[in-house]
Amino acid sequence: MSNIVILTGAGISAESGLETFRAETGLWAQHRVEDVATPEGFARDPRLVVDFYNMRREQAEAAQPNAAHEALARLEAEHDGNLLVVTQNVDSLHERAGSRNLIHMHGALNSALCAACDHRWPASMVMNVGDKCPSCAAPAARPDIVWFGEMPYQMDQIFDALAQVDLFAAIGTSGNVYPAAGFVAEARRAGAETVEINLERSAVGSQFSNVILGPATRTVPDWVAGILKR
Ligand code: BJW
Ligand code: ZN
Repeated sequence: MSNIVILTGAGISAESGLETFRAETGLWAQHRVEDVATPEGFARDPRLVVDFYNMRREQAEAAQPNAAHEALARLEAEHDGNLLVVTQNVDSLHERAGSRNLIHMHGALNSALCAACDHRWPASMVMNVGDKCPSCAAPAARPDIVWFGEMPYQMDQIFDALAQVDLFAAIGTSGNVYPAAGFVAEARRAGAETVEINLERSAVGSQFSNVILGPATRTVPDWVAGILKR
């Protein structure tokens, strides 16, 4: 019985038609990070931020899980051991493909969060600035997204899993954003085999024991088939 932890990033959803952040024509080329992905940006111009996530929510709803998401769900179902997927993605393509043991460490587009009382509820497709919290009635709804400077979700569970991991894989993430970019170091400390699956080597690529380069819809199903044969 072995413990597998898989970190995913925007690259796994790229072939489902969702833009990554740091590609030349990606989301950060079209929107200033400071404006749309920080608490300060939200305080300055909440309309801009709510609209940005309304647009992202619409795109994510229209997208379909691809062969890479499906392969990870298959691995979870057929692997004789524990498997945890930790995604930085805010789309719901992993759960729609069938992944169950899943942490959305940067939040989720289909969730709303009350800035006054921390209550969460399913986001409507189009959120508005000043939407009321169904629990405390404060006009304090915000997208349930982890912005820069905010604490990612479920870090205790993630670090507990990494302390016992035998096989760690990072798929489609550029290794630029912490704490996720530091997970490979944690996994190595636990003695795990580590593999990076990406189009190109990431910023932390040199820390992995194996690297598989290519598009996720091809590389991930092949890699999963290999793991299940072990
Ligand atoms: C393919 C492919 C295909 C394409 N097949 N692959 C330690 C050191 C330095 C800095 C820090 C540190 N600790 C904390 C920080 C600060 C900060 C940070 O990391 N800054 C860096 C920029 C330096 N981190 C934070 O603030 C985090 N919070 C935190 O640390 O809390 C503790 C704390 C709090 C307060 C004070 C002090 C400490 C929060 C980070 C929140 C990130 N939020 C975002 C936006 C919200 C979500 C959203 O809008 O969707 O999350 S930023 C954005 O980047 C998004 C992503 O989840 C995240 C990661 O991006 P990802 O997924 O890697 O995408 P890309 O585009 O970068 O890469 C895509 C990859 O796919 C590429 O490699 C392609 O090659 C590949 N690819 N097609 C395979 N077909
Ligand atoms: Zn509330």
